[in-house]
Amino acid sequence: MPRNKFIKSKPKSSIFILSEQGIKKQNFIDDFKQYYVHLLGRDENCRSPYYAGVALSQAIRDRLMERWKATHKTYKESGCRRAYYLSMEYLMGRTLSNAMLNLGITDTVTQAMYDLGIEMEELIASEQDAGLGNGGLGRLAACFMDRCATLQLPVIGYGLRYEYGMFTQIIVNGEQVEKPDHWLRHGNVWEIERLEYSHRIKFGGQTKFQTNAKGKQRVLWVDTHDVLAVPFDTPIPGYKNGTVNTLRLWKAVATEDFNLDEFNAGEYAEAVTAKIAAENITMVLYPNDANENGKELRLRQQYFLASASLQDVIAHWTDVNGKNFEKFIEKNCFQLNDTHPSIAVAELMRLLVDEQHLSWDEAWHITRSTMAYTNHTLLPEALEKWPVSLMQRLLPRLMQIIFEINAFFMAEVSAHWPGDLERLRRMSIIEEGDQQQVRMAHLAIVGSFSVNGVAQLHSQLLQQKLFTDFFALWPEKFNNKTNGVTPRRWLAACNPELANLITETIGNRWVTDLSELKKLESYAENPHFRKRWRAIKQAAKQRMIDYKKEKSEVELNLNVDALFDVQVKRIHEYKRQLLNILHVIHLYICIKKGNFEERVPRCVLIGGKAAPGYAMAKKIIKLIHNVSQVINSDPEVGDKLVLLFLPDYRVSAMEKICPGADLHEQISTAGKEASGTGNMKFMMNGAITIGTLDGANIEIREEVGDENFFLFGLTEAEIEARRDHYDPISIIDQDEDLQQVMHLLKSGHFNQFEPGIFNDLINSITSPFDPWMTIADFRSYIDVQKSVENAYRDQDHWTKMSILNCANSGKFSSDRTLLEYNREIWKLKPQSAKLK
Ligand code: 26Q
Repeated sequence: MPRNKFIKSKPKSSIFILSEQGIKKQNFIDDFKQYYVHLLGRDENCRSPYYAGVALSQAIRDRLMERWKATHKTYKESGCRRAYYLSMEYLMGRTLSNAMLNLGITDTVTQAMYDLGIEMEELIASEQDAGLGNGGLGRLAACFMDRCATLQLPVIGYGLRYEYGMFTQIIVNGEQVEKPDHWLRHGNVWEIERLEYSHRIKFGGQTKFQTNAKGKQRVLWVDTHDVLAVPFDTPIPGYKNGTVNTLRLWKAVATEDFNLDEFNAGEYAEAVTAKIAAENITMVLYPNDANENGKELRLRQQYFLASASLQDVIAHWTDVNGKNFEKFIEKNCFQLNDTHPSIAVAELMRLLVDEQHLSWDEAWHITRSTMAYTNHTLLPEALEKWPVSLMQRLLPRLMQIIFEINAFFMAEVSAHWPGDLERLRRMSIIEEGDQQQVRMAHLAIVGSFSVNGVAQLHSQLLQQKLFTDFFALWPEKFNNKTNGVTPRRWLAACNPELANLITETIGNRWVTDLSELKKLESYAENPHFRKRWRAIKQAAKQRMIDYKKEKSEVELNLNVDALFDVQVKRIHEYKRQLLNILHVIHLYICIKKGNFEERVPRCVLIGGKAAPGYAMAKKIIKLIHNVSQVINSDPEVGDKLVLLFLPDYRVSAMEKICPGADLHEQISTAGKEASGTGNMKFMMNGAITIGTLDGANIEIREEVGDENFFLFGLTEAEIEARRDHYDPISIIDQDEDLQQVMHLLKSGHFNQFEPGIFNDLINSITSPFDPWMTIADFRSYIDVQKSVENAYRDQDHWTKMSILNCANSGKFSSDRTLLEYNREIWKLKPQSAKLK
């Protein structure tokens, strides 16, 4: 379809060429006034910083527009190969300060606002987080978007525009209460609706076989209930390079006809119900970071994302190439962010076979050569499965295609392992049983040319355990891509004081080449440099204290010299926030017994959200609060030990927290945390990790050296070897400290007026079947925590460790990660967009 039919005669092209907007202070002042006064109708009497934030964001968005258009044009004209990142989650956080940083205008704009009497900090804080994700996986997608733009790679991010993002967590009586996050209520200046690129998505109905005049059989998917996918585009600026990539999020909208039909038949209520059902698809983000199996709406969301995105890519392809798909493989690549969008494998087959009329073999060759799958979990129970019956009802044509893919695949397996029925059963995309289920990970592996884990250990365990049969069949498909995070947001923007010191010392190349930080190593020996480093760290801690004090209703004994010990992440049993609490209780007992002479004051900060349906995780939050109440109100404890829960942990909270952390806890049961990315952010900001040999911790320790990492706990192999004779009760019996901790917990000391509320937690960790084996690691954790304190007491030495952590964090930049994805999977050529 020609896209600009509305233009009757060829226009003077000049009306569509944006004039370059100045980036001098006065330009921002003028534009800001224009938007604030004329567009938003506000003046100096406006009490909320929100509208000033919107006006400034508009002025900055204008500066992105021209670059955005130029980038688009560059990609189009070069006909370059492109990659598409398909993800159900993008945890973007705030945009304003990041956009300013990447455009290189932070200082000018801050000065402009200052001249207008406006505090930049307040404007930044008034922006809502775009919380369209749960945790690591969603934030990784956001870091990748930043990185692709900075590397000038032609990558489009595809996702869903949820009306409600991750819930806001409030705490009532120590318990998590979820409040809806209607982040779009006041509009979103960063997005642009592009109705003209909408697509129809089919649901339900049935399939029919039809033979055409040439005797060819086709499948028609008919009597469907269609929903419109409308794209909203957000600009993703690269770091000071003129490139602006696109994040395209789909919104579900009822189709006009489907409404009208019923409305005309006098069924007004039905028409409205149908409209609501259609639009529900992108209403809310599922707030759990593990599988919620079998929820129909979730499957609708997944298919909606996959179908809209693939249709978009194919529409663009046929616009340029007509029905010729010969070079499709050469020019396109799809990266699936976990199995969530993996129905894309079957959908691409449908689009190519049913709609573009390619043969099955041609379509399968294209699919298998363009799809790549990233796995983010080792928990077998978190692998996605969908009942065949549900798929047949909701996506009948897709289910047929999956059966067909599986039939060919089973033939391939039989040819490789003749007569090995057990292996066929294990590898099949369809799981047999009371209820047949589609194993989405198997579909993703069978349908793609690359399968990767997100840290070395994780990738190794995928090959040796979770997907061992697939690895035996196709070893060449498997690879590792250790995660990374963007140093623009996670150091330059969130910790400007430290960033300035680093730049002053080693120059500014580290911002785009983080391995440059290595140059800081020699400064770790310089007492003057250490002094400045420490002063910055202390100031960041003080800011955290001020912030906490401001928010807290009770008097807090926060001491800037205390060891700031932080664990912020989703609340999950495998992440073992409970182990942290057992240690806090142990310290409390030491204080009460007068055994705290040699120890250093410590402030333990824990934050994170629990999935609303995850009872154990919610109990952990309650326990943290109850323990904290007892400890923080005990005058004998004073500032020796403080335990704080940080409510509503999110991207913008992390930006405040990571500059002020001394110690970071990533203490998961070995073999359970795929990677972790918080560990990387803390490391960049000079925190030292206490951790198990799990996920990316292993590589962090390799980079920074054993002496600058606090290691404890069983290894993955030891955990597995111990599992069948695990006896937590006897471990408790043999450990006096642990006995005392468990005794205090069981005695109800922390729940005096709420009898029995922690029984489930106590039973779970004392059970020989505790999958997370918390008790097994208690002793080594406690001992290593003691050596943490010994190290902390020597402040000069600690500062050296802190500098060395930052200096060796180069590997964990998403720059390195993305270069690896590009070199080994996407194979894109950087495209430099030129402004005229
Ligand atoms: C699936 C089905 C239904 C509802 C929800 C889900 C769902 C949603 C989100 C399942 C999983 C997630 C998110 C997983 C996640 O964030 N995993 C983390 O990914 C990080 C980036 O690779 C790793 O660093 C973490 O180790 C991993 O836990």
